[in-house]
Amino acid sequence: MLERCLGTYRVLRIQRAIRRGKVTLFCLFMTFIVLRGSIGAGKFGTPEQDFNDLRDRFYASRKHAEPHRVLVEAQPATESTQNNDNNNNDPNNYATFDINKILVDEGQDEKPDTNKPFSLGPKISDWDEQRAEWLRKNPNFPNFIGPNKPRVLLVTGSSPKPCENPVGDHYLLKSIKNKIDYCRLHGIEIFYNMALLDAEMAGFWAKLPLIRKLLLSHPEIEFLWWMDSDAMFTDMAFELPWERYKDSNFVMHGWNEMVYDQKNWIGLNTGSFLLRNCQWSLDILDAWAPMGPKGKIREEAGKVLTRELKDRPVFEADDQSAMVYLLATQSDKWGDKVYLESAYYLHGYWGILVDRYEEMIENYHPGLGDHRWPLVTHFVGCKPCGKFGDYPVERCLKQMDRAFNFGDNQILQMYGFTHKSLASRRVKRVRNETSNPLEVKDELGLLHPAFKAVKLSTSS
Ligand SMILES: [Mn+2]
Repeated sequence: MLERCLGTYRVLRIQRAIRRGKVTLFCLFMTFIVLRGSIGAGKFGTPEQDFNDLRDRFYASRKHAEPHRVLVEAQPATESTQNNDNNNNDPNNYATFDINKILVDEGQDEKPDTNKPFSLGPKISDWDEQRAEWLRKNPNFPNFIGPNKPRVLLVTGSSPKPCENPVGDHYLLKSIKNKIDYCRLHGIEIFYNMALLDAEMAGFWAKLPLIRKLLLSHPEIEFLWWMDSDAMFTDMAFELPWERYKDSNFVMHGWNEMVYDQKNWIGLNTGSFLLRNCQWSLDILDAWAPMGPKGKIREEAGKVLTRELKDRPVFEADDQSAMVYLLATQSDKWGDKVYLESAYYLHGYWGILVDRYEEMIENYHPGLGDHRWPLVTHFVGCKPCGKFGDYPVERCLKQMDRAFNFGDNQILQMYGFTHKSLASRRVKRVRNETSNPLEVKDELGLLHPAFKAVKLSTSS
């Protein structure tokens, strides 16, 4: 066919050219291997470092006209090429090491006793008295650290195992960095959990035994703030309206009508909520937990939830549906101490927020917490640490980067920097350096915000 169109002679010429091209490519490749082995950053370098090294080397060679050095340094080439070939056996090579060699899980999971009903722990019914007594005896650990400022512990975490894909762990790192920043600014303590405390309560239920343990171990904590690892703070300046919750024990983002009237499974969200440290909270944890144990119980409970709740897909029982069900069916018992917040985004669904960040920057400012500048952007349905999510990976990761940078810009502005764009990891300077650093006030006043100020007692 080709011959008919081009003629035999031309085809032969093209074939020769391709062969020559192959040889040239092979030579180029060998040169790169040689240069990488001899002058690149080697085993510990990143491709970018390698590239910079190579560029600097060529630049220097040209400038100083030292072609010999390249030839001289090219000599250990054979050795270096062999090293690259044997990477799989090199014990110093992180890239080829099989992590499963050292991930050991000793022992078997304890078989749950199916005759015994599941419980989160020994029954406690006088926690308010026990806690009040402890607080009285420990005045240096007050449960309020200022007027209308409760002592808060933010709790988050991730699986004890590495993510199923390496980039997932990078996003977990960004997510915890983001939370550390918000908590430092707002005088909130933070706990990152990586241990599964109760094998029966794996997955979205793992937070329940953890929360109970932390409430009981830290009577000084007034509110525990649970936050999923897939949620990020996007308003670093928004302080929660604590005064509003003085008569409530449980604060979630949601709408009364959707929960109590419609029984809609997305009428509230359990990815970011506040729970007061008191007997009432231990009781609601006990009432919440029974659908959690994995296996038959969780599967059967899932069927009940799908049947009873509005628009719920078919899947095993999850903590969020169980909470909607509990509140909708026992509103008399729990309703008056539950605050469903919708005046700002204690949780904000990412799908309706991330494409509006630029518009928010254009028109508003941090500190609002609502649709104008959301406190939290929650990547519901993205599973960066898992294998499959409900949305395209590219959209999830790209938007998670944007949410991170959107929040991080509010941190960087304190130090005179900002990301070049919401998509960029790089930063640029937005202020000139000064010899009077203490006179510089950051735009948002986040260096020394009033909500972080602590008044030491004058008696000491
Ligand atoms: Mn989540």
